Amino acid sequence: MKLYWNVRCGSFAPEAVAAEAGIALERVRTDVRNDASAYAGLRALNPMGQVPTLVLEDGRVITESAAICLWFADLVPEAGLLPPPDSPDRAWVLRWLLFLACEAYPADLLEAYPERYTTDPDAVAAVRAAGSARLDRDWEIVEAALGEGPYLLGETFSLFDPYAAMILAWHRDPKALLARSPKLARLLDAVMARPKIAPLWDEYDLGVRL
Ligand SMILES: N[C@@H](CCC(=O)N[C@@H](CS)C(=O)NCC(=O)O)C(=O)O
Repeated sequence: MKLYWNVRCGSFAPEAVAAEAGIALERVRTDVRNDASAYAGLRALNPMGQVPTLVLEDGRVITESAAICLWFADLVPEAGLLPPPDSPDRAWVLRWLLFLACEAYPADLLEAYPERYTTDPDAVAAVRAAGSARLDRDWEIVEAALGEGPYLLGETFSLFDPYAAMILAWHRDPKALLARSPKLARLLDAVMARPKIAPLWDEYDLGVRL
């Protein structure tokens, strides 16, 4: 399988899940922001022109970071990255994974690309501010849902954890966020310390702004 990825981007979580599961990927770094020809090539596969974009062995293209994480976890069930179908823990992981993918990730995009979400140039700053406020509220909700940790499922690591770490690392002021969110801070520390994830964290340049 071929994965289009870029530093500081949403391909981190799928790559972390693949690393934990021992799934080998052909990796294609695609600088969606600065490399016009790479971006055009990516758009030929994914009309959104976004990473992550995964090309399966049968040629089908899979987008959406959460879908790719779930697919990788299902490929290697013995890695235990997603609880089994009859476990309530699975519902818990799915709830919070999709909360991040459908709620927090879009709030981050609102903050990062506010001009895409309004036709009024005078409204750009207000859209960005609304994205920031929504993202902070989202993290308050996740902080309140976490237990003793360090992970969502306590001592048991799941695919939720690198997904959360990725979006945490994008925060405009991670120091302030983590200072007021001790459970998120503990989760992030635990994810970053995992031997199969730490090299990827560095390669993705996620740590520098913490
Ligand atoms: N819903 C998508 C969002 C992916 C996304 O927005 N990726 C960003 C990088 S974090 C990107 O490629 N942005 C380039 C662009 O939108 O032009 C997912 O979860 O995979």
